[in-house]
Amino acid sequence: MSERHFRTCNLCEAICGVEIEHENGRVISIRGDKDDPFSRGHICPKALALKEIYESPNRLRKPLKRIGKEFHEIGWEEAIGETAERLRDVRNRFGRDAVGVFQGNPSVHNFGTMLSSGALLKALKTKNNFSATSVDQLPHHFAAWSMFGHPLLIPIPDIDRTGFMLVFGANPIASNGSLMTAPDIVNRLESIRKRGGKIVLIDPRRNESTRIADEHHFIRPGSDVYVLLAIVHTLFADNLIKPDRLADFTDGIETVRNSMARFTPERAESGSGIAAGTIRRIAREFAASGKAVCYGRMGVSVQKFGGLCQWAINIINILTGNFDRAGGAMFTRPALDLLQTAKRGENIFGRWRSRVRGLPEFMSELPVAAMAEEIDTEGDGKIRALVTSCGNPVLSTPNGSRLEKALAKLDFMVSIDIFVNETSRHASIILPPATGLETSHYDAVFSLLAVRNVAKYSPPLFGKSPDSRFDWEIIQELAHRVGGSEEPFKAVPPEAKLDFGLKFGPYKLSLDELIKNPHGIDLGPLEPCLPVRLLNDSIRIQLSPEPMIKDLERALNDDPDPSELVLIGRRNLRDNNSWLHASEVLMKGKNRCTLLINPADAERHGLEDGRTARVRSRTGTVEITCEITDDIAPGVVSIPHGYGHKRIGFETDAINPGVSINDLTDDLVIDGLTGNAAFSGVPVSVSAV
Ligand SMILES: Nc1nc2c(c(=O)[nH]1)N[C@H]1C(S)=C(S)[C@@H](COP(=O)(O)OP(=O)(O)OC[C@H]3O[C@@H](n4cnc5c(=O)[nH]c(N)nc54)[C@H](O)[C@@H]3O)O[C@H]1N2
Ligand SMILES: Nc1nc2c(c(=O)[nH]1)N[C@H]1C(S)=C(S)[C@@H](COP(=O)(O)OP(=O)(O)OC[C@H]3O[C@@H](n4cnc5c(=O)[nH]c(N)nc54)[C@H](O)[C@@H]3O)O[C@H]1N2
Ligand code: SF4
Ligand SMILES: [Mo]
Repeated sequence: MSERHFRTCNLCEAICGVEIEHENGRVISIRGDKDDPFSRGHICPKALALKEIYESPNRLRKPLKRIGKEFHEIGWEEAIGETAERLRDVRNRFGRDAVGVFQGNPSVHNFGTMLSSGALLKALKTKNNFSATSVDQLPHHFAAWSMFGHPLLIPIPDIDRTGFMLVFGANPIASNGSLMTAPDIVNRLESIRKRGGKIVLIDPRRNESTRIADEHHFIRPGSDVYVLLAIVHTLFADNLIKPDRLADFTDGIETVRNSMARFTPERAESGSGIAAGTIRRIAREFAASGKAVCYGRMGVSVQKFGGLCQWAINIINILTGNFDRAGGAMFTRPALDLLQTAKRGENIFGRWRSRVRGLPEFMSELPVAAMAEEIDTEGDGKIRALVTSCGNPVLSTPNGSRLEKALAKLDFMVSIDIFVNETSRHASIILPPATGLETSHYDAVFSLLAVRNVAKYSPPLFGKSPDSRFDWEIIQELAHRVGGSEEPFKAVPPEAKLDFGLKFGPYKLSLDELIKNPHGIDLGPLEPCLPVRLLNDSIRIQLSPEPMIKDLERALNDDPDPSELVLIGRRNLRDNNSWLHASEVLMKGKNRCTLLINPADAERHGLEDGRTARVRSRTGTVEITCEITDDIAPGVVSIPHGYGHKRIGFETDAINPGVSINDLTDDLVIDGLTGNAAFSGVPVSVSAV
């Protein structure tokens, strides 16, 4: 007899409920859980990969040690013991900063890792701490911290009640939503229009989400800052400032007004290609809507002015009163509230700088664009040993080929990963955790970023093999051993922290209560919570933080060159960053790793649809099949990220290896304010092969 198991899919931010039919330790089917109050039965094709990850013969189940070019299986005691010893040895000889750390994306989708990795960082005490944050949402954190007092106070678009959604650089139909956990997003967005509302997209590509939008406008990559600030300019010029009750606790409105003088719609038009009249009209419609929200995601985060863009987006929402009210941008109140113990008014910016380029730390992390140079530049304080967890920075960080060469020179590297990938293949030791259906799940991170307050706990479906360990067991034991504790080691399951956090959280829930509700608990829509939820000393919104005002000069002095051909990325519904490219179900269909190019550009450069193009940038060259389409703006080409599984001397079992966009992106071009990678708008040249 088959049985049913309900859990949360943890592959992306949408946290969909799944119903898994299984028998004798095998998955029979995976469907959407209709009784999950949040996802209402919705899933995407990627959910099927949960079965493949569980069954994959290539998933690592025993630690590996590299001897020469070959990996050999070893026991856990030897693997963890040797790792701790080597890390301690490097630290004793070269100091704490000689050990670097990189944590990748799945670490935030894995609550055991989430709640344990702090212990390892504490034991290592290195300044060379990196993560996927600085190739992703760092500007959101920076704006949140400087305006509201905490990097996790990220405003979430209240899409279920909004009447006007202005979207910059996001493709929720492909990505299922980001920093806006909203399962069943297609229906949620379509409902905006069904209610008589409107969606406007600003994107260099007429992407999949254009299908559900009323308007789409092409924009020159990297020029969003001018358009966003021109909207703010128009709000002032046209007397559309209506912060309502927010005015009682907002500082800096006049400073913003004075700083906007030079950011006119006319100036924005010349850099962005969007007509000044269109910018004014959008600003006026936004202000008139009464229930509007401006939202910008990857496209406006990973560019040279990512920090200013996220700041400007918050300003637009605040000055029109669309902030902390239904239908605008709002804060969540999750059952496990990571902000409950947050320190008020903490300075988390620039307390130290990177050794080579002098880039400032933020949230105790350095920009990952500096990781390769910290390994390959000689001198005191250079990284000699590296810990990676849940990541593949060779494919996911700018100038991955430089990092790849640097990794080969490390004295020691350990990767906590379930596969040998383009990064972990350089490890001296790979520690593979039990994962996926073998783990329990509570979404500590994405319930903080969700469009409703929800809580759900999923127990493991299958027991892990006795000879395997969870991420949190590995991480905690490494922390214990590296820290040199004399006490006997005992791992603490994340459930202990969860139960405690739930009981002392805003809804006084408990783990038992969640176990009784396997489909999850809906705790209601987002609610106004300002000013009390602010975490700065002033308990007031800071509209004009000094770093932003200063950074405006950089924007004024940087004029985009419209004659350059520039590169952007993209995501596909069936891709999942750099992994799952060996999945039979997800890799069906035509080649998705292509160069999108506009017909006019293709003709100018002698490129033909389906033929190979050579794409060059300062950092590298790739050869890739052309896909000619007028869905991409003239002067722009696009390559998806996460591919490039064929490296010199190494190939994975990816069904389509593709090429890596990050062999073209530049580690030296970053957002000068936040240090985030600037993937959007890399100058390239193309030619036929
Ligand atoms: N040019 C360009 N580059 C980009 C992006 C872009 O848009 N353009 N996007 C960026 C963004 S937003 C992100 S988030 C990053 C993602 O890039 P990374 O953070 O490097 O992460 P992934 O590519 O998702 O690689 C995840 C690895 O974690 C492993 N893994 C999966 N589950 C587990 C688990 O439970 N435990 C452990 N220990 N390991 C696990 C997988 O096997 C895989 O090797 O890429 C960034 N890079
Ligand atoms: N299927 C699938 N879903 C995913 C992922 C995945 O790999 N696959 N990854 C997950 C992760 S880690 C993340 S962070 C989220 C990201 O979620 P999203 O941000 O929604 O996803 P992207 O597809 O990266 O959307 C970025 C959009 O920005 C546009 N863009 C590029 N440059 C610019 C620019 O300069 N200006 C403007 N205005 N637009 C620009 C691109 O054309 C693209 O349409 O998706 C998550 N969901
Ligand atoms: S949308 Fe995301 S969470 Fe939902 S099924 Fe797909 S991958 Fe899983
Ligand atoms: Mo991401």
